[in-house]
Amino acid sequence: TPQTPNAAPAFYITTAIAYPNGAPHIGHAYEYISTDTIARFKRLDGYDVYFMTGTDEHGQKVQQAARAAGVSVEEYAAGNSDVFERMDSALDISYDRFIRTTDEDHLAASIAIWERMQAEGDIYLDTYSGWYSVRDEAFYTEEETTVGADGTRVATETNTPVEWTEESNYFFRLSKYQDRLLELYETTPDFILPATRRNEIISYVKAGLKDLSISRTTFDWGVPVPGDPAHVMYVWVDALTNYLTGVGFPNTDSAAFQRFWPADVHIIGKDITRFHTVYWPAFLMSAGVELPKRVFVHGFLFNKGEKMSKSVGNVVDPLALVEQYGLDAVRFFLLREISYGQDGSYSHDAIVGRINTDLANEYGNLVQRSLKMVARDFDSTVPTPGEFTEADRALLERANALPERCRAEFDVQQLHLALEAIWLTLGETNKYFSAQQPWALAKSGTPEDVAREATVLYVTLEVLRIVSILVQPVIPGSAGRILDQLGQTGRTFADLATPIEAGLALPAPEPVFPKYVEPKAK
Ligand code: ME8
Repeated sequence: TPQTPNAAPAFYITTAIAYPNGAPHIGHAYEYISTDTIARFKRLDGYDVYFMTGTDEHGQKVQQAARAAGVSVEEYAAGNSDVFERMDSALDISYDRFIRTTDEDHLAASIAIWERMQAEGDIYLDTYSGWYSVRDEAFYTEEETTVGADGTRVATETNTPVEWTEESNYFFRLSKYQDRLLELYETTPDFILPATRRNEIISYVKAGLKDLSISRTTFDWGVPVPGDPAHVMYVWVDALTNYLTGVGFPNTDSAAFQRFWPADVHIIGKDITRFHTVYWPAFLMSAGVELPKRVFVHGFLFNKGEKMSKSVGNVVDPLALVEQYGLDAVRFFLLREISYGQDGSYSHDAIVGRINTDLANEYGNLVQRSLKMVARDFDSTVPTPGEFTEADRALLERANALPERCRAEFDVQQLHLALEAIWLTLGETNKYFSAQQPWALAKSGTPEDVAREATVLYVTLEVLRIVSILVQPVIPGSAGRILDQLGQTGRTFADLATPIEAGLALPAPEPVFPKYVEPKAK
């Protein structure tokens, strides 16, 4: 945990922690890449970022998967947790901590939050009877279930099988927090984004909250309930607490807690909205801990519009996609193609379209064409511009407005809109380049035309510098290589204000975004 005194503002961002009950899929990769992009953006913008991700190892679901695999649950969870961690590295996820709920400090945090809720009088023992979905690790009332054609009962919302559960459990007085939760959604409208999710949750809470069963006695893979080890905590109590563990809880005086809590944003997928926007704030209110500032809910990814499922055989391994298209192409595709907060679909054609149009044509090709002319006509140094024309000024102003625009979009997690604005500017720059015809100016060769060519190339390189600094969070590797070619060492957002320097020596240009070519059929 970072502890150095730091004048930079703090920013704490988290992903959901995944169940290590199988290999990661593209939905997980999407969540990590998008969260990583926000973390990188904030770092470049001068924030002291703490970014946490990890695995959610307790509960019946992981225990059952381990049993099916015929290994101990400890070994099984550890093995799959490592698979997630390796995928993070392969996706260039710049997390500061990879938390496992089996980590020692997490035990202390889970016990502490339980004891605080208990001290508040919010935990009592009662008998639970109702339906439980192991796949969702969630309780359902009879009305929330339906009996399918084949006679099995499922949770209506998620279509997962439920089983009848009747046991003596500890309960959390969730009902007590109904009004305070509604007040929270009212007074802090951006606590839940996007607004559609907020509206759903408001309706859900207004319909009435029942107390929540928060312990289990029928299995033992979990955090023991303090003072009653016959019970383990309901997995969501310990899972949500991971966000506090990461900043040193229960030591609320620790430097990490003081600096990074409350979290700035929890990034999650839409199926776990209720846990994060109803249960989690209620637990924290009960425990007397400040609430996170925001929960941002992203959509689900579908394979050509179809739900990924093992039985349909369309589950895509994220690393196979990276192998096929390259990491930055996959990162870019996911963030550019899908409106963040809505569901999205991926397909080979859509990915190839983004690679060939957005990356190769509009960005890479412009970099190559302009840098080659600089190499040929200006001895590989950034040319000295003459006086700017109306067209030059308009384009530069447009590019200079991008940082503020991107900040505003990132502040509300509209990553796709930031990328759209950047690519519209690239589109304008391509138009400008075609209209100014620097190659014709070079061919004419008169001193006047060569001076004008210098200005056109200067303006183009300056726009490319700004764009390349701004796209680093999305495509760190490729943007970095383009900045190398532009001779840029200043790459933070603070450097945006310093224009590219005339006379700067540039290395020989090399293509960064090759077009995707279909492999020849064997
Ligand atoms: O829910 N598209 O873990 P998980 C996009 N352990 N996102 C998806 C997705 C898809 N097709 N499928 C899943 C859990 N996700 C809990 C979280 S947090 C305290 C505990 C997202 O492995 C999902 O919405 O089932 C969640 O945000 C994350 O992947 C992990 O899902």
